[in-house]
Amino acid sequence: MPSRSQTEKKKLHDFCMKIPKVELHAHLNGSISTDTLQKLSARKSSSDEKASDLAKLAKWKKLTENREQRSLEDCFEIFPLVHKLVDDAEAVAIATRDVIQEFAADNVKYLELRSSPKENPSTGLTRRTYIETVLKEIKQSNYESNGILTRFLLSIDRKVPLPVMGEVVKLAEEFHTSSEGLLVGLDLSGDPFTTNVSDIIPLLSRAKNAGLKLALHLAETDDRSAESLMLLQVPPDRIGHGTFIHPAAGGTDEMEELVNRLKIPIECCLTSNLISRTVKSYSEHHFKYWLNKNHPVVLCTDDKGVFSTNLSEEYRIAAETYNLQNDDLWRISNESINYIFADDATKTSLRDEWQICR
Ligand code: 6MZ
Repeated sequence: MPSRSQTEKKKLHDFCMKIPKVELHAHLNGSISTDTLQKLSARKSSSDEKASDLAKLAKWKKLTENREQRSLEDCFEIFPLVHKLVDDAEAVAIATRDVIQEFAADNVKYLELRSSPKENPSTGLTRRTYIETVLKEIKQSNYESNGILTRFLLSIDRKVPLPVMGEVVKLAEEFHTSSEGLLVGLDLSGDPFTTNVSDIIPLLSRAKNAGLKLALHLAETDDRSAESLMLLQVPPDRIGHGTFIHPAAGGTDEMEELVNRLKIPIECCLTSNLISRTVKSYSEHHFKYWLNKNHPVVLCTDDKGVFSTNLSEEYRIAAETYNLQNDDLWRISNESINYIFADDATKTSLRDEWQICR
């Protein structure tokens, strides 16, 4: 593959920035930028523990900027440091506002944010107020029409006890009805090394029957074929990661056949998968495999804060790694509209917007 000149690289960078984009896999607390973390940290009184957490975050930032590979387990040690700074309603509001604005500045026109609602008795935060706070910020941002439209998915964190998962699904059903179309679905995420998913399947099926869309993390790590198949049989409306679905990647024919037959879109997060070492290199990422099969794929960031990236950068990396042309990038972005969880009227108006930007 011929390498690009500096001028071509700059042109590609500008193009990736300029095209309108859809972000469908963004964890709220993983998306918080360093600037916002500093803002949130300044609200807390100083302590040795805080100083040590900030030092760990700064060290992590450096290694992710250099695209150094770690492990998924290492990544899961970073989220709790962020969670400590987002433990009251005002912090949740600041985080939501800033993350939406940063995606808007990256020319993301439609965003689906996801987050697991948390409680903290010492600050009065409850799962309900957490959801209400995120929804209030999303509503305000949509109302201001600052170029980005946002929807919300509640995440079921795999590490919480089953009764809490049940509570999250109940809240999702309630806010699905009462949020005027803002809360559109459920995500299953969190540390894949925890939980027996067979306990969760009935909850997911219930949510689906209640009209909630499902985006499920599955086959993110190796040796998970049995549980991934169970999750695929629900079935989800979109797959998070899906790294180990096809046999050549360590999955199974049965899984691949199901994903093909149902044409389930796959949310691909290149840099996240590289740093968390679930793929060895960008060139070995499964994005290309599914793209070549003409299967629905969406480029996403996962955790733009934790992995020091943004969506334009993910498009640029895809173009450079897989030798994609501007038309290919535009098509990938435009087709992502097909897989959003919003209604048909929203899809039509986004498609019109894309044509204007062409
Ligand atoms: C699985 C992930 C993830 O919910 O606090 N999360 N779950 N795989 C990943 N790949 C790297 N990245 C993030 O956002 C942070 C939470 O999202 C999930 C984890 O549960 C993490 O704690 P919220 O807003």
